[in-house]
Amino acid sequence: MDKKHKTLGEFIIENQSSFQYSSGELSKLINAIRLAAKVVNHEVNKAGLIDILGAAGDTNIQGEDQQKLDVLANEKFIQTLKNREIVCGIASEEEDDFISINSQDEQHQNKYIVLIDPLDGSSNIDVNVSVGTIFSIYRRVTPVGTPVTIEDFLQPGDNQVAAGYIVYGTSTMLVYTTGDGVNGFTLNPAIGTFYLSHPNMQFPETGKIYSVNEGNYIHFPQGVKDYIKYCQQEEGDRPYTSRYIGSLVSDFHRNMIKGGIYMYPKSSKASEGKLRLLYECNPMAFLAEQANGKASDGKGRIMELKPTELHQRVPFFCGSTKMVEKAEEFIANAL
Ligand code: AHM
Ligand code: MG
Repeated sequence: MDKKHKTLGEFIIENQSSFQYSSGELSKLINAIRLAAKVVNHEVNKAGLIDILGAAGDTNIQGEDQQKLDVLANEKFIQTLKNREIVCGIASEEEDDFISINSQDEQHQNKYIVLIDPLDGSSNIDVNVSVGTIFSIYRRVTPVGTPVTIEDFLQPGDNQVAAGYIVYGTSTMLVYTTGDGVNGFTLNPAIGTFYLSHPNMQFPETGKIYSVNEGNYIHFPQGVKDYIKYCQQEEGDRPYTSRYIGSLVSDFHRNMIKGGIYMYPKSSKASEGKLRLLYECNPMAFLAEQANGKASDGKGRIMELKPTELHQRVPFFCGSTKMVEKAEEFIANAL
């Protein structure tokens, strides 16, 4: 079959043997995420009809309560993963604590855990701007046959076996890595099939786009302020272009294709920034590195950090290698 017309299902089967752990479980897990993505996509696409179909908190015609989309996305992903009995634990940005899953016939026999941000950037939904789902997959570290513990979730990003995102944009795309490059698949909504549209995605080594919430400028550390001024100076290929959607998945996706840097620094208002290490930064960092890019907390690699809590926040600088290195240089020089 023409490579261009390969479906995600075919791609998963073909690449199963090259997965780091090739028992077939990881393939099943990615298939489950593919399925949940289609369900959530369907719901996200209806968001503009909320005034017609009923707003969150209302009761619909069947007497069911309408849910907020981020709550609904959380439920869909958790249910799909639970029903397929392929993971032993899930942690979600929407849940205070992790969920331990015990399959019906076998006690805690599954090896994988999933961390997920079911609908990132959900404040953008009301204004018809792209949102995304971010996921991260690890092997458990505690023995199979016992319930998962917090230790299984607090692993450094370097231990990830797969990570990816779904961007619900002008097209819906699923982009993921299993540690062997990054591939992007576009959904044909008419038939509900993802096709390989962006094989072997790579960040350009450098770029001309910087993405940061400049409204927080006054609160940023001096090194970050200096780097932003550098982006704006007229010299060589500068000034760069400023592009900030306020939806991490979309900003990352654009920068990976065009070349750029995304920044969510710490500030005098938020000492660790805003983004979550486990659900947002680690999966994006894994994708970035697999696509020839870089992800840093301003000082060093995101994926080397040893997490201490489930909902931990961390400053985040991610994108084209040369741009992230330049930002790190300004931060180091200001210390
Ligand atoms: P969320 O998980 O509450 O949706 O927040 C994460 C989002 C990112 O997608 C986005 O890059 C960032 O928050 C925008 O934050 P801000 O509005 O502070 O710039
Ligand atoms: Mg989020």
